[in-house]
Amino acid sequence: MFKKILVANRGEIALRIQRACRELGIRAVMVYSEADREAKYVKLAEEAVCIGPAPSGLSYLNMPAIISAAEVTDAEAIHPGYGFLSENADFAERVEKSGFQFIGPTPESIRIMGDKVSAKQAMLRAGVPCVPGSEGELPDDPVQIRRIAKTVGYPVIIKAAGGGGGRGMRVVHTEAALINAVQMTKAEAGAAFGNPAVYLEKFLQNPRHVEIQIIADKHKNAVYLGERDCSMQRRHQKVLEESPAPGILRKLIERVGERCVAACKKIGYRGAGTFEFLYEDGEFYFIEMNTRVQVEHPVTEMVTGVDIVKTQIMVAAGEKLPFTQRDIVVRGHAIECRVNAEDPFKFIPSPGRVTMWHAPGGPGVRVDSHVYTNYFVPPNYDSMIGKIIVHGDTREQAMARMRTALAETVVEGINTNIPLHRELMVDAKFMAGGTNIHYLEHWLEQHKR
Ligand code: MV4
Repeated sequence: MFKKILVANRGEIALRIQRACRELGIRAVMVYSEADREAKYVKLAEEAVCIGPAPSGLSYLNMPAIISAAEVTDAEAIHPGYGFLSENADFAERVEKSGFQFIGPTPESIRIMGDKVSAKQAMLRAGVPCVPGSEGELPDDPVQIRRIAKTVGYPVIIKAAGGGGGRGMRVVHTEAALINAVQMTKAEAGAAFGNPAVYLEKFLQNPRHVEIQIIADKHKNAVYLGERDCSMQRRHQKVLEESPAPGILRKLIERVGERCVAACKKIGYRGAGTFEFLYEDGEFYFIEMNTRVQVEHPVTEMVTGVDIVKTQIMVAAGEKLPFTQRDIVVRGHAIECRVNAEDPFKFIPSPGRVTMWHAPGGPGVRVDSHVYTNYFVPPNYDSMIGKIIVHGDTREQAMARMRTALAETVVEGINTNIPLHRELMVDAKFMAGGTNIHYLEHWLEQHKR
């Protein structure tokens, strides 16, 4: 096992990784920008290194600064967390070329999944169900493009190979609009991602976003850890997540989960990963794979009892997975509410000094946050300042525990989206379960203030 790991991230996930290291008896080296000097995990750190000024381009995205920090502190491995450099294949490669273990998949796996065309091709070949569409990149010939779209059937969606997470997409409803939409998407993709390649898919009108968590070791073992429903989102930003996904047959999850595991083994995947699917009319359709630990990993941890971050570290060190598929049992129900420093209904960021922070507690309640009373939320980064996660025997009990947890939570000095969560937890449609990816945006439209 590693003796020392460098944590190349900030905020709640930096604290989460630090806690996993402590539990494993590993020293965690924290890196921080000038804006994060006062962060809790920096104060708690056995070792911490300032890697640059507040803007992330000069600190958390600064590869030479991070690798130098690993060198001067004698760390053996680097955990990238989520966001920042976590899915940057060049970073993973530079980390390994400098003699450190990257806690994540190989640079090759990251590269395949970063290109959405090659990701989909790999998944198709591995037997993972995908959205019907072009087999690979769209050709240049308008005649061929029209033929593909006609075969798939309108509406279709044009997506950039270099996009993902909602960037570089365009929906097309008629043949008349097709070629212009392809050209526009290609031009934007070339400018935004340096890659003009696009592909085409059937546009699913009212899907849910359901993703499957997997974890694999370096010894050809891979296991899926159930699914998460992440449909409650606004502008591609998830607001709350839950596991299991309400109303989906376990047999179906098992079938798709097994396909994901088989795909991992086929491509030699290692580390934690997430297969993103659209779910509509009882069918799963793969869209993308994320090669990092995700914000919403705690709901999976709560229902399976698996510590995903600890397991990431163990498999990166070369250990075998300490469990098999038969050991994984989904028990009860978990919900996570993301706490953002923002206006709850206008979504304007609200950084600044937190004059009072009181976290909830009690049975089945977990809070992942680096915030404390008098903490200053810097304006330079993402507005998420923590997560409230609850577990219950049933979805009803989990919702009841979340209502209690949200009622107990006190944040003063800044605005947060907790009032939005309080309303969603008593919303009849949310409570019934199974709302789709458009639900929150429609709800906000109807609850304007
Ligand atoms: C789609 C889709 C409908 N049909 N693909 C958006 C984010 C990116 N990961 C893929 N996205 C979508 N792809 C087809 N063929 C609808 C979306 C989509 C979406 C997906 C997941 C969660 C929220 C979303 C919000 C709008 C659109």
